Amino acid sequence: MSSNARADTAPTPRGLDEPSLKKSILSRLTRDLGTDPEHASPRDWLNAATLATRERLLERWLRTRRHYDETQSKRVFYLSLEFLIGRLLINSLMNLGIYEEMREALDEYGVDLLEIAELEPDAALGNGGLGRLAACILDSMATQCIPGYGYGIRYDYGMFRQEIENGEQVEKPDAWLRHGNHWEVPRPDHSYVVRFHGYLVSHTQPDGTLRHHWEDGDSIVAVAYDLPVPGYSAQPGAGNVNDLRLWSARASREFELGEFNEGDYIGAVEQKILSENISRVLYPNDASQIGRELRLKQEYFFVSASLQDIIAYHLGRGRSIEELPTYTAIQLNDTHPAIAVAELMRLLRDEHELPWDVAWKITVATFGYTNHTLMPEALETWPVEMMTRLLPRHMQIIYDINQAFINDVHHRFPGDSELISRVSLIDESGERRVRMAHLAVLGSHRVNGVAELHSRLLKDTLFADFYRIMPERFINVTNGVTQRLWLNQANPGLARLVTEHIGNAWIGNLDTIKALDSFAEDASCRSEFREVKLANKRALAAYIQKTQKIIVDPNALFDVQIKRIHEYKRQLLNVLHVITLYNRIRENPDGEHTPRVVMFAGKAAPAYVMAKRIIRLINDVADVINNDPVVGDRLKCVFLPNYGVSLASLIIPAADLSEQISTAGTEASGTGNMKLALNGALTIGTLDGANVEILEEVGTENIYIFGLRTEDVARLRADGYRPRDYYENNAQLRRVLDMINSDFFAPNEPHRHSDIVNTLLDSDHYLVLADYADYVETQQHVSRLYKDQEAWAHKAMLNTARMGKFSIDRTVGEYASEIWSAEPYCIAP
Ligand code: B1H
Repeated sequence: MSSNARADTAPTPRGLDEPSLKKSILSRLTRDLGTDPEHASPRDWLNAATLATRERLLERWLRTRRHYDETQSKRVFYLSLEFLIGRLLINSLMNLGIYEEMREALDEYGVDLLEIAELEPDAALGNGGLGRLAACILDSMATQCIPGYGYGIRYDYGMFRQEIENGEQVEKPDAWLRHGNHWEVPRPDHSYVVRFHGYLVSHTQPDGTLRHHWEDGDSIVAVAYDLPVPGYSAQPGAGNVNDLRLWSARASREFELGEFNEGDYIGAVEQKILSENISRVLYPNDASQIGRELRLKQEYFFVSASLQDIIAYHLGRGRSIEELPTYTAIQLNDTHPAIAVAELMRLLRDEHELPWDVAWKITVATFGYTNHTLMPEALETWPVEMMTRLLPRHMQIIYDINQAFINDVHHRFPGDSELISRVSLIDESGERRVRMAHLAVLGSHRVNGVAELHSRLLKDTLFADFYRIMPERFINVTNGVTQRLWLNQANPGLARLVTEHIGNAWIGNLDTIKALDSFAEDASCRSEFREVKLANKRALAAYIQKTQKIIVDPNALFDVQIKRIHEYKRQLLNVLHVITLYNRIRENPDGEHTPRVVMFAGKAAPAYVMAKRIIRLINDVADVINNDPVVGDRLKCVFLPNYGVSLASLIIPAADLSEQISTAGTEASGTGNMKLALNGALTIGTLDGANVEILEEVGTENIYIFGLRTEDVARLRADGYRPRDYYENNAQLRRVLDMINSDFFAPNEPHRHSDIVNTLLDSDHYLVLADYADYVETQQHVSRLYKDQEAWAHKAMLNTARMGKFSIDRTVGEYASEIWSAEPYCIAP
């Protein structure tokens, strides 16, 4: 990225005449919330603190917008169906540089900031890594002064709340807006009509060309709600504030009136309720597509509103539509917004009457597409029938895009009809379906994977044909995480230690954390590091005792696997290891055992039966182990319910060992792996996703790598994998599987876990049994090292010191230069 563009010079009165935070809090409490310090509940205090913070944000928010306008900057729009942003209060205070001031102001009222901050609900508008990445990218764009806007859906209900009842997952609705949302600013003036259904009209123009129009249909209104995205700046008073714009569905007036005229009042109200369902709830599927019509409606709803908004702004600046890509970059977060390709073409063709080739050039120059998965079940396709019914004009445009592309391929690769059917936008193998990934690839000038290995596999497998046809489009942008949240905020103890030794530049530039490397050699520094980790482990142990009634020893090795529950992530492999350890302890209680607490956290998609069985198994195993008097403190197993951003912030700083054990070739990147290593956890992992790059950064002696490589996996499967052979040839493994298959972990229901065992023995698609022996052996090395606390702390510190590459700021810098051609525009302090 080029050096900073010119800073804002517009004079805005601030500073001396700005009311103190204490005064703002009081005024918000009385004037906005209608209470006073004597009667205020903790939630009132939270709301008052939120409003007082927003007041400070708003001033910068307006200046940022004005600055972007005045500098004619290029804007970046990040289209995502998910933004997992979590709580905003502490983050906003820290990024504004008024955290201490707020703490003291509240303290004078006898209110504890951290206590009230816990009352804020997590904004859980995402499933997992993909949604959290979107939130980290917003943080980084604001921090790096990139004119970057998030666009998504303001779901009434976010990711479900997970409760565990009798060892099983139960889903509860997440009514996160129940108490209102004091951060958001409703923008009813930014409302757009979005249409579905209707029909096509074609007419020949005087010059003989054919024009198409989409007529009629049901309309719904998208109303904007803006959330501030404050960037971090070390300079007091500086830091841009960007926007996250979320769309909420409202019934359209015309639509209601039509029904009213027919005298059908109840029918009209029913329709209103139905149409507002579009923004009701986040689909809780991670890495698998749901295929429900309402989901396609959500996708088009937010894409259409966002593109209308983007174009209205662009034209409102007096620019021509042809200049769109000069001033606008749009990033598609996976294929969920891929219908945007057809929608932009529709707008350019039908509304702006551009020739096809001109429209197509603009479209491709505007979009970039990030792929997040190779898993076949996650690849989005929509039935042609459904698309034709809901979006007839888009379906027609998709056919036209396809025809133009196929003609081109036919010309360049004559006679290769197999190639054409493979790359076609329409899958004709069964019920005809639109392949959204192909639409995204064709409509974007850059396609990126999210880690080196993943991007290579995209070129070699999923998009091999497209890579042959248009190699220049394919690049890699390895994921990252924001150190502002995942180190500075979540782990204040470690953040303080780092800053005391090397200064605080790492908060804005994580590369500088490598200066910590040499401190790993310093025994007194290592002991400080160990103390911080122990304090974090105590805090987590207290939480576990309070919520799970399980007492864990903070000196034990804290071994964590925290992520969505999925067969490819292989929580089962971890469970097999836990049972193996358990057997060893029972066989020889007085032997050398490194005490461990193995923790799991993560949600299962509500319809994913096997994932739910895995949760049940973990809880059953935990029950037996934790209540076996022979085991004592040598081993504990804990499932922590309702994993999300807030729980992650508690677990990650306390972790010693990070489980990243997916079957090689299945995890696109992973980002929890980065957060944990940054917080000084050692990784035990396969050569999958970004683990490969973590290994490169930390060095082989500071990470535990095991298992089959991607190539081995492919070969083993091709040669005919026989999981039963592993069972038969490994007594330890056999014993573990036999226990699961018996009534050992389910005394009242002997066959409760048979399906898991049968799946492992009969198919074991993710090669759990093939990797078991190496995994268990590698875990023994981990246990041995943990006994040497000094050696462990040395490696752990080196992990923290060597995570510079995995800052989201590096990631966003690459997007900005390789895909968006975006530049920073920082406001003046
Ligand atoms: C990732 C998804 C995903 N990949 C479909 N794909 C969804 C797919 O609701 N759906 O339909 C939702 C999510 N999520 C994750 O993205 C990868 O598994 C991780 O490896 C990666 O780190 C993360 C961010 O790139």
